[in-house]
Amino acid sequence: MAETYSAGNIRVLEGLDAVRLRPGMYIGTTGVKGLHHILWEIVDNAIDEVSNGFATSVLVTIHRDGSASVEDDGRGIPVDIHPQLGVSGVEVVFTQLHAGGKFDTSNYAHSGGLHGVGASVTNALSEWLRVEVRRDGKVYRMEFESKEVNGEVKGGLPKYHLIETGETTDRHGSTVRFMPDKRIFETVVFQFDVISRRLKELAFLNKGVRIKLVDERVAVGDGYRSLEYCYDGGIIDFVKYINEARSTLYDEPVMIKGARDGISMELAFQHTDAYTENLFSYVNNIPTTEGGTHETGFKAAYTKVMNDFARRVGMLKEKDQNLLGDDYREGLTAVLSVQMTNVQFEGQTKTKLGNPAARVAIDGLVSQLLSEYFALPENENVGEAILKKGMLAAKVREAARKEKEITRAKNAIDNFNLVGKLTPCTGKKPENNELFIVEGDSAGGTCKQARARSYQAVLPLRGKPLNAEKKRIDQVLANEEIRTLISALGSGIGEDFNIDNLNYHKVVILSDADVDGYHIRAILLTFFFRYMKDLINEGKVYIGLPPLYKIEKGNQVEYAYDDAALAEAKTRFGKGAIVQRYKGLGEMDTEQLWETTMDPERRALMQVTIDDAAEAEKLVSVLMGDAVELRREYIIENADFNKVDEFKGSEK
Ligand code: TSJ
Repeated sequence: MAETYSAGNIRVLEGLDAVRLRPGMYIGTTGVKGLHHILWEIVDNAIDEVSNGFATSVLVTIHRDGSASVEDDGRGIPVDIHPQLGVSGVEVVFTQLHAGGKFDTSNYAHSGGLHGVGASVTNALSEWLRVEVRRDGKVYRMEFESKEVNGEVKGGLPKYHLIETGETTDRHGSTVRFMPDKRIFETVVFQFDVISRRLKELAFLNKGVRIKLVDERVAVGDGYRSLEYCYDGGIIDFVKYINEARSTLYDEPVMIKGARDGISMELAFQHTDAYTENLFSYVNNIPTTEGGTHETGFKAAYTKVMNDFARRVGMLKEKDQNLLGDDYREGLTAVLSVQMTNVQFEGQTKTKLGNPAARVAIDGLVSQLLSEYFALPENENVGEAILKKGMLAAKVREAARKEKEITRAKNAIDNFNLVGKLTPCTGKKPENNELFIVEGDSAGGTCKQARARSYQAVLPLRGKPLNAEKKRIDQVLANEEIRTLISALGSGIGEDFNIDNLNYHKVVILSDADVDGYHIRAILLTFFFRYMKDLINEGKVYIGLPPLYKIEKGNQVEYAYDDAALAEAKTRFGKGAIVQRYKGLGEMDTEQLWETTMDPERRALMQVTIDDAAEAEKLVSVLMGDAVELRREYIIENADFNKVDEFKGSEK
């Protein structure tokens, strides 16, 4: 049946060799992020078919063998022979390298940085990949595999050209299933949480798309673990979702959409009584975490429209100064979604939009559409609510500015006393130094004894530091525990944050594995999230994982960090093993604490990262805000406390 592929055709695949040779150039990393990246390449193609109006739903399945598949009900990947290349459209899609490699700046429509590098990259980095296309009543199939050719592993080789299977069908669409290559990736285990979060985001960004996720590795009832997302309100629902745990200043989010100069835009926003600004922007469904020209355009237009409105309704008089954009954006939750071609991504993480045309187009669109919106009498109450909030923010800003000058002078003296609680390390190189923030004085004492004094410093926390989520910055700064922490770190907070002044390049939160411990951890993470976000973004924050059990038999001693590891150790030790459960850090002696939790050679640390800014924002507000019922629900749903904090950790 399947004809073997002749050596001559392998020339076509030189592009794919490059991908296997330097995967990082195409997918960033070969870690867990890269693994999911090759799934996104496939998912993005299916979503495109939906957003172009040819499909309605997408199904993502994680199979028991560890492979993943993506199915849509679209037109089906073209099967006809490509006139220049002489092979089927399917074969072209999976063997021709798209533009979009890191150093490639060519003009593929949806490319930019590492995004949109195409399905051929997934193929190149898979052990095997199978495609089924349903079109015009027929079923087509093609398979690819990696295998050794002349002593060298080649990726994405066709096993045979596209065939008609002979089956008939009344369904239409494409299915792609692939097995990530263990020779490439550090891990090939797909993570349900990572996938569900991205699919949810895609469902918000693509109104009405039905996206289903099934995890066949986990049986539930007589089916499998699964989730389905579909939002008829699109980004309006996204804004409502983020604001769910907050008090909003008006009932419905404002929504505008339009297109100009080939750039289309959707914007939804709603204000809450919070003090922070939350703008989530996307370009071609890709989060632009570092912002860029589209955000600049939006902010400029929004500020202009609000100041115009303020003058029209008389809230600002002729002699008054305009308010600043910051004032109108206090408490703002906004989602800005832009679609355009020839995207240029810039910035450290290539998540900043660089195209100047986007600033012009978005500024123009928002100016026009938003002033039209506020011109309607029924929307005046929304405008007035925003103005009221903005006026108050401006007042506080002015008061804070005056306050700042006084506190700046005072701080120099304060810091001197505050760091008294800190047990510093003797080494003077911040990049080698570690700060352990430890819950409680007694564990703090043990930690001080246990540490490697040349590079490990210890800061014990006595009471509970306060919840930064519910406070304005002046109240946060009034808390002694927090002030001690800030002065120990040395890098300042908020707008003044400067990572160059950081005294410790690992900041390790060490708390007990109980409810109190998790609460302290969540409070500290919330504080970092709100006031030192770059500390997290730069990967400086870690969670220390003290072991939960000690297993002993004769002179063999081992520590287990979770129940699975305990079960495994028990089996290995066999009869006569003694298990001790640690209830807290305080139960460990100096040597045990060093061996299990502090010694870089033996400890387990979890690095705190934010890979989905909107979801992190939502969770911080749910977990640390005022909506008691929502928080209760969330905690019950996520009873595994290791997941209750809002940040995704990766084992280190
Ligand atoms: F990327 C991919 F190949 F892996 C992939 C593509 C994976 C999955 C799950 C779906 C798809 C895909 C591609 N779904 N739908 C399409 N559509 C097309 O490629 C297509 C179909 C028809 C026409 C046409 O002009 O008639 C054009 C295109 C691009």
